[in-house]
Formats: sequence, C-alpha cells, structure tokens
Amino acid sequence: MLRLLNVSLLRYVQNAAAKGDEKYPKFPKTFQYGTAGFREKAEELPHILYRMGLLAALRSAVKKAAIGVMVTASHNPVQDNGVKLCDPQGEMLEPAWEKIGTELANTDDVASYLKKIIEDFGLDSSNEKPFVFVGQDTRPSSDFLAKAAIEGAENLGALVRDIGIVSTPILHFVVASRNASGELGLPTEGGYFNRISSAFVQLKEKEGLGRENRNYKPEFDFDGANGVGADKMAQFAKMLTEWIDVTHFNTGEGQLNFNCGADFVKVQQAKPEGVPLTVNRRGVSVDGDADRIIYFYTDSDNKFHLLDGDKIATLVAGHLMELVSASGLDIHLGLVQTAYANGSSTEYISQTLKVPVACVPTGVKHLHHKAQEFDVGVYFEANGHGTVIFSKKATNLVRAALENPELTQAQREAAKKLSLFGELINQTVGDALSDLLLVETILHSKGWSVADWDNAYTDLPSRQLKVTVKDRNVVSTTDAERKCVTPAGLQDRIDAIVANFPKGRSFVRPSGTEDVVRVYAEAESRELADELAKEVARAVHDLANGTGPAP
Ligand code: NG1
Ligand code: ZN
Repeated sequence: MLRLLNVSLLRYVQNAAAKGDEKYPKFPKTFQYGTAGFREKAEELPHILYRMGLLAALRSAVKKAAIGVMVTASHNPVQDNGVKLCDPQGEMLEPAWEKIGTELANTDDVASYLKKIIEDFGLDSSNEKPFVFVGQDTRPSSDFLAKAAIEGAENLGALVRDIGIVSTPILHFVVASRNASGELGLPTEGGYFNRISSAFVQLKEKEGLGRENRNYKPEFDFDGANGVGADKMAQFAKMLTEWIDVTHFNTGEGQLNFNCGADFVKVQQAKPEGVPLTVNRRGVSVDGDADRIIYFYTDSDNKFHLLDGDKIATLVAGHLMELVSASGLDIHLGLVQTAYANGSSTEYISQTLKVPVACVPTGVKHLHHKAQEFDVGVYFEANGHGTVIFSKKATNLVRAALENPELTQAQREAAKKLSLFGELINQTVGDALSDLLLVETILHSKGWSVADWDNAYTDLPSRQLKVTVKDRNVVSTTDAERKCVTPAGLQDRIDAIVANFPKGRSFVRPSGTEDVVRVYAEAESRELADELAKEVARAVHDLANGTGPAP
C-alpha cells in the first residue's frame, strides 16, 4: 500500500521538475539558504522560488502540517528579493532543511533530488494533501516570484493558499494558527488582527487608566518604510482609535526602505525622511516586511535619540519581571541578546534589573532557541527584531493562578495581565506591530514619555560599517561572534586597536544576508566609536583581502 502511493507522489516529480526547468531555468550562480532564507537580486530568483514551492510541498508532507513560504527581502533595497520557509508552529525552517533547500536550489537534476527527499523521508501520499501558505511583501518583483512558488507547490500536488501581501509575522501567525486547530483563532489576517487587538484592549481596560497616563500620550508618528507595514498599521490603527492616535508616513509614496524604515534609522542613527521633526514626540519605524521595530525622538536640544531592540528588550523584561513578582509565581525570566547589543544595555539588565542575560550568534533562530531555556524568554536583536516566548510551564502556572482561590486578588490580577501579554505578543516570531502594541501598553501603564523610557540607561555611542572582501567566509568567529578565529592575526590587531579606546569594544563577522564583512564598534564618545570602527574596518580590509578602496 505504502509503496503504491509512494509511486503516485513520485509521478508528480518528473513532471514538476521538467516544468520548472523549462519555465524557470537555473540562474548560473551558487545560492545559499542563509539566516533569512535566500536573499539576492530579484532577477536571480525565479528558479529558487519555484524550487522552494516544491520544497514547501515536501516539507508539508513530512510534517503532515501546513507550511509557509514568504517572499520578501525585508529591510534590503527594493531591487532585492528573497524567500524563506516557515515551519508548522510558525517557527523558522529547521536547520537540516536549510541544507536541503540549499542543495535543491543548486542542483542540476531536480527530479533526482526530489526523489531522494521522498525516499529519505519515506513519503507517501496516503495522508492529506500537502498544504502551503504563500505570502509576499510589496516589492514589484514579489508577485511574479510568489506565483513561481505557488506553481512549484501545486505541481507537487499541494493545496496552496495564496494570502497575498502580508507582513512576515502575519504569514507565520497564519501557518501556526492553521496547525493549532483553532487555539490561536482564525488562520487569516483578520484572525491575527483580532487576537492581538483584543488582548491589547483588554490590557488597557484592566489598567483602567483612560487614554493618557501622566507623561504618556497616545499620539505617535509611524514610518511604514513604504512597505507592507504601512498598510497593515493603517488597518490596525482603525481598530484601535480609542487607545492610540497614529499619524502615518512613508505609506508607499516613496521607495521601499529608502532613507526610511527601521534599518535605516538604526544604522544611520537618524530620523527617517518624510517624518516631520516634532520635539519629544514618539516616532516608530518598521522595516520592509514589518518584523522589526525601532522607536526614536528628537529632544529640545535637537539631539536625535534611538530606542532600539535593546531598549525594547529592557522595557519588556523589566515590566514582565514586575508582573511575575506581583503574581508570586515560580517563573524564571531571562533575556537573550547578540554581540550587537549595546554594552550599557547588558550592564543595565544584569546589574539593575537583575535578569540573567545570554549572548548568542546573530540570527533570530539562535535567539529563539536560547530563549526556550527560560520559563519566559525575552529576545531582541539590537536592530529591533524580537519577541517574548512563554514556556508550557509558565503558561500553565499562569492559567492555574487565574482561578486559584488561595492567591490574593492582586496576585490573580498580575497573572491575568501576564496571560493577556501572552496573547498580545506574537510568540512565533518577531513582529513589529505586536511589539509596538506591547511597548505602548507598557509605557501607558508606567505613565512614561519616550524620554522617560530612554532615561533608564544611556547607550554607549556605536557605529556599524561594512567591508567588501574577496570572500567573506575567510572571516570566521567564535564566542557568539565576539572573537574572530580567522584570518590569522586579525583578532590580535582588533585587540590592539580596541585597547586604545576608552570603553572600546569591537567585533567583526561575515554577514549572513549580504556579501560583506560587518564591523561593529562602541566607545565612550561618538567620535571615538566612529574612529574605532574605521580602524577595525581597515584591519579587515588589510587582512581579509578587501576589495575597493581601504575604509
Ligand atoms: P546579517 O546580514 O547576517 O548581519 C542581518 C541582521 C540580523 C538579522 C538578519 C536577517 C544585523 C547586524 N544583522 O543579518 O540581525 O536580522 O539580517 O534579516 O542587524
Ligand atoms: Zn524584516
């Protein structure tokens, strides 16, 4: 029986491979499924998309669950595009399958490679048909590329639901919710909005504070990066007018991610273009697929302030810690960062908040994985990508506390808030809109202005640079990317340079999404941070075969 059905799935293979080879010929280059899937110039990608459609169908057959395909290059320029797969619970694709994805993308014999996967996993078509969700961002190339993925999945017999233009987190939510049999609500964009907005409104009502609270005002400016976040925020804001008052900018009138959006604001440490300067007013930027968020404001001395993923992580961890203590529950909270976290934030979290901090390599899958070791794990990359995850233990303790007559009213109230935070937060993946409502809820509850929040600690000035080299893989690192192993002598050079800078820290690593080596530096003053970054970039250029003029 198994064998017979197996043959029927195999029969799709020849046809699917042949159609793909004809319509989407391979672009002559080697591709790699990196930290954020495949990310390249859009014109190099059609065959990759088709093949990732095939892969998604097989992954769905293996997991016996719906799988997601997201077409986006996130914060990268509009000419780029990319694709990443989302696993059944809304998590990133399992690493073993990243390797399979890379092999499938590069093979010259698609049919044989598909057969190998089918045989390796003993796949038969006796179960439900494979089910694949496909979402896309607003790039002009995304529609064509999404269609290629849809064709690939359908040609392997999958049922495909094309959910059109969505943020990356919405795609992840829809997949997770379809596989959670109703526990998360409807597996649609509407289901996503309802779940998050309902938790937000309940939290606000629980606080019983009204629209404003001391220094907190509900008005802020929203920079949509001319991407999908603009449209989704417009829809969201309409549902929440009682609580937030949003002025929208960069809604699609300009170019995607160009001089605006979360990556621009974080890396340039400057206000996005198109957003007017209003002293002490909160500004919020998201990136091109709305999974990152950054806050900012300009003070009365015209000084620009950035509130990045580190500031969000500390705000959230601090607040959740207070609720955990108030509930009296035995829940251990921890925070996960990367080497890009500002040194001041790490010090503040461990010394002032007394929350344990872990450091892992760049890429949210590493952060997510580490965060699972805590009962409540808060993780954020400095660039604003992050979320909070509640373990089964924490969820069960909170649930039981809601009805526990032995607890005080105050303890039950704190547990109720924790439970609502668990719904407000998109636990599957970093989500700009959910994170935004999370921050707004906490600021409102504390009665804080953006400056009050910023004053918790002062960032050390930092600078990021990129160096182009012949082969970025000559740079390898250890100790969560804080030390470099090769090329020989580079770490010694960095150590010698850093020693000359008060409060200096610097590290280098090959990017997982761009063909560059990244340099990070922080030091006591802006000038020193800039100078340190430049000197280290020069060392990279010297020792790692830099191309182009020395920095
Ligand atoms: P790379 O290109 O590996 O530095 C960038 C971000 C990551 C992550 C990925 C995925 C920085 C320094 N790096 O990775 O944090 O967000 O993109 O989008 O921000
Ligand atoms: Zn993104």
